[in-house]
Amino acid sequence: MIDILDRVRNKSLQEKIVSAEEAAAFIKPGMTLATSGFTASAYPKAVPMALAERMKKDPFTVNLWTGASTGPELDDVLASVHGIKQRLPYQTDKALRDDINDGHVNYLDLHLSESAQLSRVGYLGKIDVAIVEACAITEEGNIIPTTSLGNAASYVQTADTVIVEVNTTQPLELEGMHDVYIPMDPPNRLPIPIVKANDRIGTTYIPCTPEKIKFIVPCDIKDHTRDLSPIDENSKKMAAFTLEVLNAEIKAGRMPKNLLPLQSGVGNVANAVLAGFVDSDMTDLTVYTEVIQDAMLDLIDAGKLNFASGTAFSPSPAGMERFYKDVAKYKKYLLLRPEEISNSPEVVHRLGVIAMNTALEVDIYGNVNSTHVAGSKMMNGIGGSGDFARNAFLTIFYTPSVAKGGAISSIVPMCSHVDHGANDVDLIISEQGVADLRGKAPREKALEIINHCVHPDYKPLLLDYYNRALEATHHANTPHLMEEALSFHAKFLKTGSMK
Ligand code: 0RQ
Repeated sequence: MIDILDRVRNKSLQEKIVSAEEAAAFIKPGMTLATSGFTASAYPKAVPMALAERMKKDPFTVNLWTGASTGPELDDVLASVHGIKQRLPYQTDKALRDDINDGHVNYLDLHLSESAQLSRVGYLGKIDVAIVEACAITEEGNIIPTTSLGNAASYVQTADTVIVEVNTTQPLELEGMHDVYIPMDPPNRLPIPIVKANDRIGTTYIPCTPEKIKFIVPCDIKDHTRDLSPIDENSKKMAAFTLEVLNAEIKAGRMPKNLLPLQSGVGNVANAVLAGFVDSDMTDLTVYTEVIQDAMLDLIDAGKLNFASGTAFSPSPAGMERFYKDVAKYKKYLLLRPEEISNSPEVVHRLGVIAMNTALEVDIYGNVNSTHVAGSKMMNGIGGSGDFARNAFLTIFYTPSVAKGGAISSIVPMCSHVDHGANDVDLIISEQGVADLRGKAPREKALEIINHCVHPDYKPLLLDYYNRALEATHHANTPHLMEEALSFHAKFLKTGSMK
């Protein structure tokens, strides 16, 4: 392991090395902390854990801004002591989800591409302390990030004070894997000059000065990335449908043979879809996404991936080991950018990304709910799904046709909450089939979705709803029965089943 002193290359900065407890003692109740971290990658660990210990003895709260979800040593430890008052822009932690849904936490569920700009322009108040995980600090005080970039560069730029956690478990070879570019804010913004997934436009470090760094804290806790769950049958079917659809796009001349840059969400379906590419005969693929996961390493090993750009490198522990064994090889194919660049509407639109994300529920007209269970309870957040869905060349949403063992139809008459309007959705894929909504009017979309994606148990119910709505509204543009549009949800809440 490389010593902390070798990682803090500026000798005068070495005097600022303190324990996590000392750094945490600097944090005052009510402060806004803005941290590195995107998925369970590159979030600070030692300082938040020390802070949570303090809060156990002397309860208080802070506001917590991150890149997206983080690992348990940040979100879970602070939520478990009810230490978070305001949280943005995304989360996936169980304890935090409970705190959000029982009124403890004010959760700002934001488009990830917009969160850095919001923090810079000051609309949300100022950042008191940025806490950023680093691989090393250069002679100039610049920060070499680790396994994600998220919003770290903007937070460092905006914060009054910076605490750097130097993670001694991260290999120094990560240096060079990042491309840090902070756009100017309007009216001075310039075009983001990315025209290919592998274009480099920034620096390999987060710009900072020695004066701005208040404390440096050594940390030897690894990223708490999650094991992959085995790919289930439904996901396999959705992956096979995806390949069929994309092959048809190539055949129709709408996409080149090596497709367009791929974006995929995280989770079972995304995993299966990407695994499907490994077994396909497609080559020279590119990826322009948020989260780089195991399947990208598989694609590199299979000689099918030319390049993957993201904001977080978040493979399973086994995938991480594989990466660490051959960083030099994999590094040639991978680049991490700030999330406002990985998810930039401008760049996603220019590159013509294929966006593949999972929905919680969709309705018969193609609106998508990614976030709220039965309209009220926050699951995770919109994350980057909106950044990609709205701006991609082709937007696919996946959902198994039923949830909770069949008690819930994921396809309902009207979504109980809408994150992505039907105009942003091209294809819906369930294990039952594919609904191609392109070039269709709402009444046509309804039949396409009911006939191709709905589970057989719910098909008669949805057809009946649609036909009665059609009649009652005299074939209106988007037929709905206002007294019944949310009746599936109401029934579920009352009886535990939508049937
Ligand atoms: O709950 O495990 O308790 O049974 O929701 O569902 O099927 O395991 O799917 O893990 O892929 O999550 C939309 C939440 C899907 C996720 C969502 C229940 C279901 C289960 C999870 P249980 P699955 P996934 C890139 C892009 C928004 C952000 C995004 C997500 C649990 O994909 O957060 O796309 N997306 N980001 O039983 C009630 C329904 C339900 C339901 C499923 N209709 N009603 N519960 N569930 N459908 C990533 C980033 O931005 C970083």
